[in-house]
Amino acid sequence: MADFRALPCAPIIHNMALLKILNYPDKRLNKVAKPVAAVDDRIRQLVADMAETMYAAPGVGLAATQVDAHERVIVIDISDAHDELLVFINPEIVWSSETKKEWEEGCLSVPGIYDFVERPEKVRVKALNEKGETFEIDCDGLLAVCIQHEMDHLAGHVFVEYLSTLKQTRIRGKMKKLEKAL
Ligand code: K1U
Ligand code: ZN
Repeated sequence: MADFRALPCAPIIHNMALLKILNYPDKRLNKVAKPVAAVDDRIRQLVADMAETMYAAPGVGLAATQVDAHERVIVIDISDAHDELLVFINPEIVWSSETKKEWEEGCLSVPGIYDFVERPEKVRVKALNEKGETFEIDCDGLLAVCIQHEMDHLAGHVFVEYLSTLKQTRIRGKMKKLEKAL
């Protein structure tokens, strides 16, 4: 009789689901995400659902905070063909460049709003992948902007907080109108 316990276990991923993205200024966007204790099938299901949600939006990144899951999980895909998914679990910025760059940012939690934010031009990020393996990646360009934007989400921050108080007030007004129209 075969011993099935010796067989490698394929991850159990159920059908992927579209998750609801929280809209600014929802207070749940200000919660601080907790570290993932174990990269298991529950986390892999969250990753699959987040990727599906990001591609459908469409966007180039998504943090778990934005789908009301307060664990340190990020998905990013900046490729033109949408076939280069990057998964960051428990990400840490281990190095940032002294040089800064301004980039026009958008956010799936603040639909229709784009504005310029200055951030370190390059960062090195250490994280776990969906297999629970540690990796490091050097990021520049849109990837550097996106990973810093998503890590702000995990810390409970939305990019509009970098803008003037006047702009933030206007954005809150626009978001109220948008909520009413839905
Ligand atoms: O965190 C998020 O809400 C995702 C966000 C990531 C991001 C983009 C650009 C600069 C900083 C952070 C987005 O994906 S906004 C939408 C967007 O950029 C996009 C949408 C469709 C095609 C290409 C890009
Ligand atoms: Zn965002």
